[in-house]
Amino acid sequence: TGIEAAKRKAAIRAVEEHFSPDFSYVGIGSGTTIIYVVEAIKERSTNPNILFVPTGYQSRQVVTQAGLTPIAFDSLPEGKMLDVAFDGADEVDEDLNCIKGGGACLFQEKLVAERAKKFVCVADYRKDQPRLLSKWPTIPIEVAPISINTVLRSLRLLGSPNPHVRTGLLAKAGPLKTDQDFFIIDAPFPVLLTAKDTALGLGAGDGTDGKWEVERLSKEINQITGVLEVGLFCGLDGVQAEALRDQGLGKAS
Ligand code: DER
Repeated sequence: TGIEAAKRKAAIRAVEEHFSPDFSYVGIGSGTTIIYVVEAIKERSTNPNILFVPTGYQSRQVVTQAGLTPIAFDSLPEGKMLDVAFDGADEVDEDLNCIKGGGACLFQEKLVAERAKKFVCVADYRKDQPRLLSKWPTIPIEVAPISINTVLRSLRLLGSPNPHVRTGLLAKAGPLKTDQDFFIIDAPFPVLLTAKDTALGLGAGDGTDGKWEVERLSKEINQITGVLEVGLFCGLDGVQAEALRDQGLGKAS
């Protein structure tokens, strides 16, 4: 289908631009697009010494089924940075801020992304939007189960109209549990402003007018007691963001 071809195209391009067989440590994210990234890496490298850092059970399975060597995040030598981390996203805005967590792996994904010299987001055209929450409706948030009710209330007070605990739907009766044995809350919010929007005075950015700037909302949610991590990845430095955008990594050509 067009979407699978777009995922594969973005994955091949990302690996061609940002992977080297001389690397020592490579982060591998979660989801379906990452499978194409691993396939492209397999085609470009037979170096058995590269260690791949997964971002959860599914990611580790993708690595091992491809015959690559995994290393657990907590086994990394102290202070060691990954050469690169590849991951998907649910939505990406023009500053390359990402919504992540559709696969409920956002905590380990953020750990790995922040431990890499370069974070490469591989996303097909559906994910490429001017602002976050344009198409993807909610912010995934990983929460300690005991704190669910107080976190839901805090999110409502921040302006989320209907935050709700993610259930297993057909896969499991009751709440879904993450690889950390936590719950996921999916919190809808009005479309998130970019730093450019607030600089242009399109909104206060602090929720007082009902609208939030991406990074500020991420920090606010992260401060709620009980929240382990928020599925907003912000703050790729401008240069890197520009570079990725220029190469059209977010678009399927
Ligand atoms: O959960 C995540 O953040 C994943 O990266 C994921 O949502 C992307 O999944 P996809 O590649 O299957 O669209």
